[in-house]
Amino acid sequence: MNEAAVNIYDAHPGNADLQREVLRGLDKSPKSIPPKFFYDRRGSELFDAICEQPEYYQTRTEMDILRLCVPELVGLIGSECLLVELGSGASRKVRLLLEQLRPSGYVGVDISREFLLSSTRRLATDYPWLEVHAACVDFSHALDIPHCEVHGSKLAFFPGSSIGNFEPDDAVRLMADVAALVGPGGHLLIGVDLKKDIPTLNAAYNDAAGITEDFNRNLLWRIRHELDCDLDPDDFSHYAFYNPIAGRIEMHLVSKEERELRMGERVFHFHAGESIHTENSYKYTVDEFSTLAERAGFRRQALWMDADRLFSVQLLMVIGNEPGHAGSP
Ligand code: AVI
Repeated sequence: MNEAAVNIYDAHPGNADLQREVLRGLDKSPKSIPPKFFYDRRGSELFDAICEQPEYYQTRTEMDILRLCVPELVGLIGSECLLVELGSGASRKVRLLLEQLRPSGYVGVDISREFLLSSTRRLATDYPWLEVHAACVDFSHALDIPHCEVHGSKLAFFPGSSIGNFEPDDAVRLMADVAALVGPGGHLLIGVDLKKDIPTLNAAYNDAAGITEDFNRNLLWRIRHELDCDLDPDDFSHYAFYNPIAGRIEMHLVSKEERELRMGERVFHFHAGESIHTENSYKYTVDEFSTLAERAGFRRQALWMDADRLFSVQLLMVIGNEPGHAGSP
């Protein structure tokens, strides 16, 4: 395999961040740990396995929508763009775009270094005509990717409804960063999970095979392996439910008993039943998401959904490029 075919930019998001953010999260009340730390190698593999579970409708539904919408998308975007995939992970969905869109370059952006490098190397091997870049970046902090500064028309691709894992204000901030990255005339193709009946949502985060449970608890295994602490992950249970007031799935790890947890010099106290809040996954109506996108500087240009309206794929364009708009040339 030609490993030199991938240009790598590494901002080194790493262990220092894990320790600092875990300590900060355990100091909060209620306790929490940011979901971006799920994705070490094992966590990324478990997430891949979640995507195969019958209850987790998101992945297969989004893939079906993408298969159908790509020809129309190519008509709207044209070829020769730089395709920037956020949270690229295994880069499977982007393959549905590459053949037909024929971008001039591809940039995979992910916090999980090993996973990013192996998936971009596979893309470079499978698509020898494509210029492939890998950017190991924590884009929940800042989206600065050197290669993107020197390129023409850009399409950002953010599939999987990962936008739902951000608090709404943070989602707006991230999309505003994306708008600045793709610039005037640039686009964002984004997967957004939709509000639906509660049993379907609850089942998707409590699969019968227990993969989501392992994924959630793997966060504690990661902390035990990478940080100095006396944590036993089996002392915590997986708890996931849809909160209809907040419009989100919440995932927690609940302490089975009262205990003390030592981490470095610090000791954290847990009551029996006290939780570490590990993830929110917001679900939106089409209108709610349009409002968020507009706050970030985007206007919706196209919307594709499955027949049951479980999931949506939306093409957003940076406001200011429309003919007649005050910001257009
Ligand atoms: C990555 N993200 C969109 C997933 C979600 O559905 O919020 C992560 C996940 N958590 C539990 N299952 C899947």
